[in-house]
Amino acid sequence: MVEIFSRWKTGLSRSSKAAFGRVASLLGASEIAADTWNELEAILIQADLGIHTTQTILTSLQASVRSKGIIKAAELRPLLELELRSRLGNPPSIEFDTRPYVILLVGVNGSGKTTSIAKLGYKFAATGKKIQLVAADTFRAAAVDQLQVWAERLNLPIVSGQAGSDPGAVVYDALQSATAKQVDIVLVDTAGRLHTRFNLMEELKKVVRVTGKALDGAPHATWLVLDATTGQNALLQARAFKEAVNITGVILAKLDTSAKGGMVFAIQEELGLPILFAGLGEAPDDLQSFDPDAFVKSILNT
Ligand SMILES: Nc1nc2c(ncn2[C@@H]2O[C@H](COP(=O)(O)OP(=O)(O)O)[C@@H](O)[C@H]2O)c(=O)[nH]1
Ligand SMILES: [Mg+2]
Repeated sequence: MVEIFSRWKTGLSRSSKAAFGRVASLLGASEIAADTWNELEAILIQADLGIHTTQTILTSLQASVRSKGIIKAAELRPLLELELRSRLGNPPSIEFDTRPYVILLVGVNGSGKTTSIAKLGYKFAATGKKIQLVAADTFRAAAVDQLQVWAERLNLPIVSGQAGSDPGAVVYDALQSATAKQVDIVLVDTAGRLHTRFNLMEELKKVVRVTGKALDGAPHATWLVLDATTGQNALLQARAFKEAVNITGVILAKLDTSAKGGMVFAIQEELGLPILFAGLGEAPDDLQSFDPDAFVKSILNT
C-alpha cells in the first residue's frame, strides 16, 4: 500500500499539487468567512474541476459546515478531503469474463491511445494473460509503426493493418485469429479522430459494428483515452464519444505532466464514467489502476 501511495505522490504532476496545494494555506488558522468560499471556489475552478462540479462541492460543504457549527477554516480541510473522496466512488473491478475479451481504445489524436495500449498489454501480460495487440489505426502509417515498436519492445503479439486499409477489416481478421489462438485479451488501437467531425465518428461506429459481427458481444469494453492536460476540452470530447459509442470507462493519460487533476472529478460528476487507469509517465509500468484514496491524498498532500 505504501508503495502505491508513493507512486501516486511522485507521479502526479507538480501542477496538480500546486493547484490543490493552495487549499492548505487557505484553510489555515483563520475563521471561515465569505472570502474563504470565494477563494475555495477559485482554487477548484482553476484546478479544472469545472464550474458545475465546483458548485456542487461547495454547496455540500456549506451544508456540513452549517449543520456541524464549524467556525474554523482548518476544520474545513478534512471535510473537503472527505467530500472529494466521496465524489470518486470506487472504480469497478475489471473481470475478463469471456475469451477473447476485446477492448477498444478510442480518443482524439495525441490523447495517449497507442501508448496506453502498450502499457495495458504489458500490465495484463504480467498477470499471465495471453495478449493480442491490434493496430487498427490505418489512417497513418506512423501509428501502425509506433504500436509495432512497442509490441517488439514488450514482446507482445500484434496484428497490424496496412496503412490505408479498412480498419474494420483489420479488426475482423484479428478477432478471427485471436479466437483460433485462444487469446485472453485483445487490445485494439483505433485511429484518433476529431470529435467534431461527423464522418470520422461514423467510421468509429462502423469499427464497433464490425467488431460485434466478428465476435458476438464484442467489444466487451470501450475505453476512452483523455489527455488530462486538456482540461475542460476533454469533457467536450468525452461527450461526443459517449454519444457515438458505448464508452465503458476512461483512461486519463498524462496526469504526470501539466495536468491540474480536477478533471478526475469533473469526468465522474458530469459524465458518470468511471476512471479505470491513469497515466503517470511514459514507461510501460507507468499506467496505474486508478486509486481514488491515493489520488485525493496526493493532491491534498495529506
Ligand atoms: N508523460 C506522459 N506522456 C504520455 C502519457 N501517455 C501518452 N504520453 C505521450 O503522449 C504522446 C501521444 O501519445 P500516443 O499514445 O501516441 O497518442 P495517440 O495519438 O492517442 O495514440 C506520446 O508522446 C506519448 O509518449 C502519460 O501518461 N504520461
Ligand atoms: Mg496512436
